[in-house]
Amino acid sequence: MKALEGVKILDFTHVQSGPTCTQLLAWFGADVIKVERPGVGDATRNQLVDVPGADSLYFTMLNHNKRSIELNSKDETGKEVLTRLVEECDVLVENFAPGALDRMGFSWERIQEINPKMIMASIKGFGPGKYQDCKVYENVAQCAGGSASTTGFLDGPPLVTGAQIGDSGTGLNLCLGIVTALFQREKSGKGQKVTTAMQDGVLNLSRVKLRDQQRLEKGPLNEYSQFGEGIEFGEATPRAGNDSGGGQPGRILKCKGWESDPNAYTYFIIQAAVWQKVCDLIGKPEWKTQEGYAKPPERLDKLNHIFEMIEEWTKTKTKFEVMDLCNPLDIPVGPILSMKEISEDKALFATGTMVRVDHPERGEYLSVGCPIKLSDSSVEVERSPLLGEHTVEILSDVLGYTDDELDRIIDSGAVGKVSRDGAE
Ligand code: CAO
Repeated sequence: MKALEGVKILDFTHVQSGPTCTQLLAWFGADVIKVERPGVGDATRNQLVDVPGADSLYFTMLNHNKRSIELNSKDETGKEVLTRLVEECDVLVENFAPGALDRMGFSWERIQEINPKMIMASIKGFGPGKYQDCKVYENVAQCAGGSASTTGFLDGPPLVTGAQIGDSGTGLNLCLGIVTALFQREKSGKGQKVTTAMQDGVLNLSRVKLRDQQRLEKGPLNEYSQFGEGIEFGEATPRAGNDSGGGQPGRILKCKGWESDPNAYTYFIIQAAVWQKVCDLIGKPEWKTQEGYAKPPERLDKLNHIFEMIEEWTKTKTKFEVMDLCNPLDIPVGPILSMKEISEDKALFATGTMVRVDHPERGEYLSVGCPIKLSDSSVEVERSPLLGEHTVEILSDVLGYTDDELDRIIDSGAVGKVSRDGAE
């Protein structure tokens, strides 16, 4: 038994943000029915193609455990089928451009008329306001949500991060909104609308920078490296390089092999509680008692020098040796792991965080598995569906169309070119 067994999701999502959400729901056991434009499908099927003729990794890594139906939702017969899907399903998830669902004739009001128990869940770039009609992609959200202005180095431009906090991050929020609405429906018997905005999602993840904005209004942020360096603060939370956001001084430091390996680095935090151990470890026992070094506030204007000395030590060790030596002493450090190293980490495969999946068109590929583990609802990652692979199966098994009705729907062209055995 899976946690969301029996829950049917009408998955109208595309690209990354929405599919992240519905993939999680599928992993928790929901029946996710992905509706795709006939002959075209989710645009990511053909983006960044690495195996000609096969669905791209962009698509396959975001659409595991789903079923695909081709359906032209702007065609009359297509609308009839879509109406049946709205009747049958518990949740409709979408991340179209603002207004697209209304233009299709499936406004929230119309959906409630068809199925008052329906939960309608949406991702948009912005919430209500002056940008509500904008189409939005990942980096736009990172910029508008406060992440870019606070990422990077003081003397450089704003930076976006490699983690897809706008897309996948907002997909996580939407997923939580959906299961919460399902929980409430148990008591209320009613559906509801769940909306998330990518700007809001990024801001939520950038909370500590808004904390610092307010602190800045009361005085300089003395845990930022810039303070120790005597550089004046401006009006807004500045970019803080690799400073740790938690108030404990931290930096990324070179390790053995850094000259040729771009990832031979470690993160190193000098937490006040373990300062004495840090001093012993790097061969500076005198700093434990020396004035100017012994107490955390005294060290603030010497952080560059202190980290240079620590780096002299880390440069003599590999990033893994640093980890092995610091962990028993409770000194917080973390190796900078490359995607290559991560993709070879057996422990991540053992927990299902990374998986190998077989695909009929592309063969075996690596994917990221479910990051949330439930002890009573296991996740078996299955390959993503081919375009329209389950069209006939969904029309007959989920929607209960008879053979004659099936012929009529197929002949109308609303579900693409299908044969009774599945997608052509
Ligand atoms: N049958 C018929 N038409 C369909 C269809 C189907 N099965 N599925 C989609 N369409 C239509 C839509 O109705 C829309 O038509 P209209 O423009 O006439 O209303 C059209 O396809 C294009 O949809 P779109 O505007 O959502 O797609 P886009 O590629 O132009 O924009 C994106 C993509 C992501 C910028 C936009 O969808 C968006 O801003 N989404 C909200 C924010 C978001 O999720 N961004 C994340 C992007 S990366 O994860």
